[in-house]
Amino acid sequence: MGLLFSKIWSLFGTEEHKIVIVGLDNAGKTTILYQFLMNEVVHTSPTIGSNVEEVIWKNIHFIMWDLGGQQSLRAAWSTYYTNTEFIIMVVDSTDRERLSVTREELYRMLNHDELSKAAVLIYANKQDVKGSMTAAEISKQLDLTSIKKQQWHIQSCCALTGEGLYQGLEWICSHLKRK
Ligand SMILES: Nc1nc2c(ncn2[C@@H]2O[C@H](COP(=O)(O)OP(=O)(O)OP(=O)(O)O)[C@@H](O)[C@H]2O)c(=O)[nH]1
Ligand SMILES: [Mg+2]
Repeated sequence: MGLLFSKIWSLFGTEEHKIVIVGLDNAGKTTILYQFLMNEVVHTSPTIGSNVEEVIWKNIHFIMWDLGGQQSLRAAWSTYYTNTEFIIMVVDSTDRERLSVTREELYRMLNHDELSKAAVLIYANKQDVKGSMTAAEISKQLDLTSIKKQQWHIQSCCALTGEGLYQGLEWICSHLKRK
């Protein structure tokens, strides 16, 4: 009965899917969230705590939590993980120096019990900047092929123009249909 009810509920498009957006400070998480919400670039300042917005796309309702990425705030990321279906990890593709820190945070996150069934979308953001790392380079450095427990996908994007953002969301939607 519960399953039937949730299927019928989803036909009306009112089912909500929880997405948590993580990544180091300055990666572009808040910029991405508001691109999804308003299709425009907003002026951001470093997030302390979180922003949460409901984004509706193709009649699918997402609750998107955008978390602050500064080092002192990362320990709190796990308090947002309950019932998370998708993690979006945003990488600043110009930040070669801190890619190893991103990698540590990625694997710490993936090992968290509450995320064992979550799927992970990695955005290689800031592709507009000359000399930025490609998605392939980032994928290699982050050793994404070693991820076995979760489904993952990497998408290059530019949050300022919005390029690539919806392709990432498309992957999330295709993943929802496969469930
Ligand atoms: N060139 C370029 N700049 C970007 C892009 N995306 C975001 N930025 C800039 O990067 C800076 C940081 O963006 P935010 O969205 O505030 O970063 P954040 O990940 O939310 O940072 P925290 O809240 O501190 O964790 C801002 O100046 C953005 O305008 C992009 O695709 N290209
Ligand atoms: Mg932010």
